[in-house]
Amino acid sequence: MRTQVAIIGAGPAGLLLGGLLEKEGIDTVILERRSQDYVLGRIRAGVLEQGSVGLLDKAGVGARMHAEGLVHDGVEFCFDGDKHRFDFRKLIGRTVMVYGQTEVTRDLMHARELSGAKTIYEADNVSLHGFDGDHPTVRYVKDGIEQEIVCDYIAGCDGYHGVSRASVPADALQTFERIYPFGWLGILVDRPPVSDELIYAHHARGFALCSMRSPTRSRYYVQVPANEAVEAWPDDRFWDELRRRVDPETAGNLSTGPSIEKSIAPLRSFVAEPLRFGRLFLAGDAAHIVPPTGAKGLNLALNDVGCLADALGEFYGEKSEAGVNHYSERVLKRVWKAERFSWWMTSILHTFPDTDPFGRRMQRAEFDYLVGSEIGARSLAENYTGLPL
Ligand code: RFL
Ligand code: PHB
Repeated sequence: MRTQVAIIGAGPAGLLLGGLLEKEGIDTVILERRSQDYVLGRIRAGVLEQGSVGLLDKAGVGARMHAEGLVHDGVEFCFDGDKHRFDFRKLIGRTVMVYGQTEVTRDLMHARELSGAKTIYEADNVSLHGFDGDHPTVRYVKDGIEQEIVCDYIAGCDGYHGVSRASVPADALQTFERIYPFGWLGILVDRPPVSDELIYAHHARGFALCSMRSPTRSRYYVQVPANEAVEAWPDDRFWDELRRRVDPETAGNLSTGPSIEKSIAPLRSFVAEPLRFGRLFLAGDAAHIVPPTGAKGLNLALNDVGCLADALGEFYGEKSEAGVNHYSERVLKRVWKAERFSWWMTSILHTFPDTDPFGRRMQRAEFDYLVGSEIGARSLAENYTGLPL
């Protein structure tokens, strides 16, 4: 089989890259290890920056998002029960869109099916070859038969545990990592959200987040120790803990019900450098991980492939390698700023096992500064709604 760009992974990064390249007349094949249903069953991020909304529009998949997504003008922070609303629209004239990663994935898959572009699900033993030369290939096993794709470029969009980054020689790659001593226990519930906007709560017992997917479906999280077992958290225990960590008004208004999904995500910061190795690119979670506190993981993934699609468009359209040569440097500048913001949000909102009384006062002072300073609040708004490239 021959294609121009072989894409590894049918998460949001791989699917959006496929969609953007198809729009430019560039042929792609996506190889995905899992089944389509499995990919659609994963519950992950929920907040889109304005730039991400623009990229989905550019790929021609924005219609349902604009019809069903919820435009949010701001978020609320709740610090030991004191609540404050940050109005992004007033502060900097920008907003975010609440529309689940699952729905983004579904819309991209649907568009790809209509376009006839090829996606191979349940592709086993994917391996990457020859990307240090001009004729890279990708091999995989489908239904027990080994296959090979010859291509011009390989896009590694296969997430943190994927094969793409692992295929790069160790001495060509530098990695930076921080693992946090806690995770997020999340539940999904078919009940209306407790508030019109997201509530990020800091409490001595730990962080909590009230989020949503639609006017009838809510998503809630509480910080739990690393290595906690989901089985230790029956629904009643979850709701009791959440109520303790938010302000009394929110606690009283919570509409609880049986969870339809419950899982624990570990928190990690991670960046690989560089993001290009000859004819292989890394994008999305394959290249970097942020703790979810800043709502940046999905947005970074979409932004990476927006840049990569421009670079490859330039290569095929104008026969210029300038964009391809600058991809890594260009993307990493913005990635590091999102890493900083996600780390900072995580630092002020969570309870760390080793935080002493001084550290707790510092967290409180950060909150009081943001509440009291329009300049501080504008910085939060600028980062949360997404920095320009
Ligand atoms: P994805 O979505 O992980 O997609 C990668 C795809 O590659 C496939 N794959 C392979 N395919 C072929 N061969 C192989 N060897 C392969 N290895 C892997 C995988 O099956 C998968 O389909 O990465 P992508 O596209 O870069 O998208 C990134 C986002 O998914 C991610 O940043 C966010 O979802 C992060 N994240 C969250 N972000 C938020 O902003 N808010 C959240 O609440 C939130 N929750 C989460 C998350 C990430 C999680 N992971 C990765 C464990 C919850 C979880 C559980
Ligand atoms: C979510 O709705 O899943 C969500 C929202 C905001 C975050 C993280 C997760 O910062």
